[in-house]
Amino acid sequence: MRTALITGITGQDGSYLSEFLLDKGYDVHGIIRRSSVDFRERIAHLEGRPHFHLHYADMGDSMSLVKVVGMVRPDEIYNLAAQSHVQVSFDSPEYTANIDATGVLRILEAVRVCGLDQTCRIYQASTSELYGKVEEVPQSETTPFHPYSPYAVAKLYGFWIVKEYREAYGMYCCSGILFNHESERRGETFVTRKISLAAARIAQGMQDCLYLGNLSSMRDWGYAKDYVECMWLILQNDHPDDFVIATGVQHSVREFAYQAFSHAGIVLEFRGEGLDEQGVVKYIDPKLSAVNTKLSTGDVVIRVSPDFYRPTDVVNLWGDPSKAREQLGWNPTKTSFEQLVTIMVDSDMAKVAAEGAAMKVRTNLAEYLEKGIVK
Ligand code: NAP
Ligand code: F7E
Repeated sequence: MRTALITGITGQDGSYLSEFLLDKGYDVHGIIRRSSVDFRERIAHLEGRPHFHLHYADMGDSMSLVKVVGMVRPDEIYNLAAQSHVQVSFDSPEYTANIDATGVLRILEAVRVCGLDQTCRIYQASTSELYGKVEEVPQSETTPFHPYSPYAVAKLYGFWIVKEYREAYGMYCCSGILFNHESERRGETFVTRKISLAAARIAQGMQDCLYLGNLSSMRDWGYAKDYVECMWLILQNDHPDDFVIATGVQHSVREFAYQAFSHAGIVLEFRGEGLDEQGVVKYIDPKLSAVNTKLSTGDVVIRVSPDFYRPTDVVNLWGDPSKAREQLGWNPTKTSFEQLVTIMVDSDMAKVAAEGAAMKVRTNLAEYLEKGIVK
């Protein structure tokens, strides 16, 4: 049985990769951090399963990493742990560098210290943010890097240190240069999930308006579940190499919002420009108007706020996945943009409906208690 160690196992990708590797018959180990609140929602369904193990460690703590790597002695390491939010990296640049840059070095050194450098294969979660202020469109493995945030600069160190250890010590370590990938498990402050959740809440009358930043920003969005397969394929290749993982299709934040609201039953029209741009309700699906009587055509449900603008923003990411398609046999278009939006909005519509039902039960209960109907 092959053994894999995943850092960042509680994250979006970590949870999908765990499921993928368990299905392939791997013994899966992951590192987790202590938190004062429950943070394991994405992997709760896997806990207690045979061949699924969790260990406490932190990317900022070499000793904890050496201990886990030495104990697990993995055949494959997937280094997914990171402070992964670009906007947050402007607020916490030093922490981001410690985890996203030096953290990669700690993993590589842990593997060497434990004498696993010639047996353990390492996947590094690199990013399209390396292309940053893009110098070529679309971007491939040969496009020059121009990182444009503290997050991207930290990830650039991760990319180069992986390449250095491959060349200096003959280690099988590779970077997947992943373009944005989303899912129903995406963190709620990334733009796609923020939109899918808001579309569901506005459709069900639980929110009035969604505030966003740069609506014209362009991304190549794929489905996280498809992308974890490619991470695994990168480590099964006959030689270590770096690959762009993308769909090859580009859309703007505005298009994502249009598609998500349409799927929730609200057709939008965008009016105005820059900070004055608004998403206005143009048409409401009759099935929705029957449930949500508050929403009307002409309502402004999207506004732009400077709070979500970044000091430097990356606005034109578009990946060329030809190398991964040709050399790894990976299918970049398994899930289309429209299917991705549908998956996310359907999931959030169900989540919001469940939250609404739970809230109603709580309100009714409070009323019954007050009136003495129940004691
Ligand atoms: P995510 O949902 O934010 O998950 C990040 C994971 O890293 C979480 O499990 C988090 O643990 C863990 N982590 C953060 N700081 C840590 C620390 N100091 N020690 C140990 N673990 C720590 O990110 P994701 O979307 O799954 O992305 C996975 C990786 O791919 C990241 O490295 C990200 O930078 C990179 N990437 C993502 C995308 C994308 O579009 N999703 C694209 C390119 C690259 P907690 O749960 O305890 O916070
Ligand atoms: O922003 C714009 C924002 O935060 C996408 C991470 O997984 O992918 C992710 O980083 C775009 C940016 O993702 C809002 O300015 C507009 O141009 O969803 P995001 P990201 O910054 O691309 C890369 C590949 C990673 O490696 C990262 O780990 O959308 N945008 N309005 C907004 N963004 C956010 N978050 N919130 C807004 O309200």
